[in-house]
Amino acid sequence: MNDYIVDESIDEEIYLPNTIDYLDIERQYKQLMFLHEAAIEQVTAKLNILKGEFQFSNDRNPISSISSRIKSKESIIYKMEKKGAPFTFSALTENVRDIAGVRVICPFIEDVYYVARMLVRQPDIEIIEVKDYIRNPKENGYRSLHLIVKNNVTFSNVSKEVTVEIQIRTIAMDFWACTEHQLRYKKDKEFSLEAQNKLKYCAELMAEADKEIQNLAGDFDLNQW
Ligand code: 0O2
Repeated sequence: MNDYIVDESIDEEIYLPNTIDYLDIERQYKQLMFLHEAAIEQVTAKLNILKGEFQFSNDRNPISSISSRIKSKESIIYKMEKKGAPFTFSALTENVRDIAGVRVICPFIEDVYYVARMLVRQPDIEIIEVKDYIRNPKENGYRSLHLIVKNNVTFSNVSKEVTVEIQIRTIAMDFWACTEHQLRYKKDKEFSLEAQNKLKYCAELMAEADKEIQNLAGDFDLNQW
C-alpha cells in the first residue's frame, strides 16, 4: 500500500490549501471574464441595431466595422503593475477599465461623433468618461474617441454593471493605430526619436486626409442624420 505514497516529504498541510486557493482564484477570474464577454455581446448588439437602423433609413452606414476583444492576462498584469495597484479583484475592476473592449470604425469623422451620441442616448448605458483623442490627440499622434461606459447586463437572476471601453475612430485613424501598434510590438515598445517623428508625421497625414474626406462627404450631402 505504501507504494502509493509518492513523496512523504511533501507537506500536504502546506500544498493542498494553496491549490484550493488557486482553483478559487481561477474560477473567480473566469467568472469576471464571462461578465465582460457578456457586456461586449450586449454593446455589440446595440451597435449592430443602430447600424441596421441607419442603413435602413439613410441608405448608407456610419459604421464600417465593429470588433471586440477581452484584454489578455499579460496585458492586465502589465497595467496593474504600471498603476501599482494591488492584485485583488476589486482593484482589478477599478484600475483596468478596458478588460472589455469594443472598437467601432467609421468612414467619416462626423460619423464617429454621431455613433457616440447614439450610444449616450441608450437608457442602460451610463457614460463614465469620454476621452477625445481626436480633438486632443496624444503626443505621439494617436487619435480616437474613447467612451468608458457602464453597461447593465442582466443574467438569469441578477443584473450587473460592467465597464466597457468603446473606441470609435475613422478608417484612417485605425490604419495609423494598428500599424503603430504592430511596429511598437516589433520594437519591444521602444521607438527612436526619428521613428517617433515619422509616426507623428504619418498621423498628421491621416488627419489631413480625414478632413478632406469629411469635406467631400459634405459636398455629397452624406452628413444627413
Ligand atoms: P490593448 O492592446 O488595446 O489592450 P486608463 O484606461 O484610463 O486607466 P490608459 O490605458 O493609459 O489608462 O488609457 P488610454 O491611453 O485611453 O488607452 C487605452 C487604449 O487605447 C490602449 O489600450 C490602446 O488600445 C489604445 N491606445 C492608447 N494610446 C495608444 C497609442 O498611442 N497607440 C495605439 N496604437 N493605441 C493606443 P492598451 O492597454 O494600451 O492596449
